[in-house]
Amino acid sequence: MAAQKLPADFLWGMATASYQIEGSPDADGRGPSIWDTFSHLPGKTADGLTGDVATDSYRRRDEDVALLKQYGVKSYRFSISWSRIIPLGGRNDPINEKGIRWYSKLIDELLEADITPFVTLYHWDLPQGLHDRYGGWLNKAEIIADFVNYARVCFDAFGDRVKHWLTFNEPWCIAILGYGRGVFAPGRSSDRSRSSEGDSKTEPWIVGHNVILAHASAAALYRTEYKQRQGGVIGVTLNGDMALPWDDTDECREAAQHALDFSIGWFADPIYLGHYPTYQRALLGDRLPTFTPEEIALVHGSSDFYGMNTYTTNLCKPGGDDEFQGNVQYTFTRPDGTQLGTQAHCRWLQTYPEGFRLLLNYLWNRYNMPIYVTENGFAVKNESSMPLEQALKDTDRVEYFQGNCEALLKATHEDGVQIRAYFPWSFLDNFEWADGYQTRFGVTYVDYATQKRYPKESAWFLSKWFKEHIDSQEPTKCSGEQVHSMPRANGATANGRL
Ligand code: PNW
Repeated sequence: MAAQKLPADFLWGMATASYQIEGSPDADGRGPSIWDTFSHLPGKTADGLTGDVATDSYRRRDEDVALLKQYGVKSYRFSISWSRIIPLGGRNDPINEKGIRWYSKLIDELLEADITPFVTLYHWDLPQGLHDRYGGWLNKAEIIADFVNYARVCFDAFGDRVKHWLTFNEPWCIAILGYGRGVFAPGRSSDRSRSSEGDSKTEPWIVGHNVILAHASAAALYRTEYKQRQGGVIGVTLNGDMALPWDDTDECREAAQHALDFSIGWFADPIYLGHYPTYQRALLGDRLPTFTPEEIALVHGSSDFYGMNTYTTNLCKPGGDDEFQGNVQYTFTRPDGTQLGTQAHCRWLQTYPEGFRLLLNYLWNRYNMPIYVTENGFAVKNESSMPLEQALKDTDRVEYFQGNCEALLKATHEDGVQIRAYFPWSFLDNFEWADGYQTRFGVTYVDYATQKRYPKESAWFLSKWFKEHIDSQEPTKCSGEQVHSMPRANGATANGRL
């Protein structure tokens, strides 16, 4: 075999999300989102900071695109702020042409720079109007109709140029962090020290169910009314970290599978296999909503690919009462007392490239879909308190990406996993939700006092690595769709939809 490379049409790029970078919450008629409201409540974010300014990317669009071009990315993953497009959010509310124009311009600039736009419709910033009007994600019929309407406006406005759509970013986070733990907007929880409203026993499962249906409905709309004409792909992206047994016992092996059932299977099993995981159904009983036959027919097969956001690996033991983790306990400490990998700034993240490779294999074998890695990244410990020169030498982040890029190559060539894209998180340091600005995930350092951008070593590492590891020959095109030369290792038949 020739030197191990990724196919010529492999997409690599960098990722962001609207509320984390844009700022300018009132510009050009934008309406408020639940993250505006939530981040302005006392005590909800570290240091009480908000996304009011963030990386000021609404005003620095041209500069940001120029930097992406300098990095040599082939694609840029960003999200659209729903309340810039429809300030109040609903299907009978006015559409904001100025908001549409801003994203339209961004898309044009990207294409001009030879960068493929990869667009997320929903990265957590629900229009506040819809939360106030009917409870947002809790109201199945209303939210599905409004999301589908919003998706239609976006397909109409951008679909002539956007060929890669993600309906939702990380439904698990939307449901569990927003309606269970109450640490993300809208902050509902049974924990009355956090929230005066909410029921963590039921609401997350209802919200997850409604998000699945909203995703499937928008994908169905795209496929019936747009796909033929516009020729793109649409799918959902799920968060999920590898789960490994803490030790070699059957109990720990089982616990690891249970962890995967609750983090990934909750969404991926209905979407790719047509039912909720058995273990999840058993644990939650009738608190987990059921799909009607018509609904599951809509949901099953509703994603053209597997959208994968992943950061780390957890070692799993049975027990505990954290239902959101499937009553599994996570640790990074091995039985011999050593740590799994290098600790990040966030408690929940350590490096472990072997786990990344194992997860790619797990997803490929279980769901049989080509994989787009839409997020993967690392926050260096205490980067915010370092002098600039030191922060720019982000060795831990470089090692993280180096390990995972090598794992990606091995998964492709040695394991036969079909991987089509890789997006490091994130293009820029940005508003890290409840963690505020102390946690920096960027491959570009942002000095928030001046808004100046400084490439970190990891940005140049990635730029060079992908340049060296993507085949330079032109991709073979077949009626506008990608043809892949990679064999499917497990002999599964290719999915007819792609
Ligand atoms: C993802 N956790 O969120 C998001 O898609 C990004 O917007 C975010 O900035 C990035 O990961 C880094 O955190 C997550 O607590 C947030 O396990 C929290 C968790 C996982 C992912």
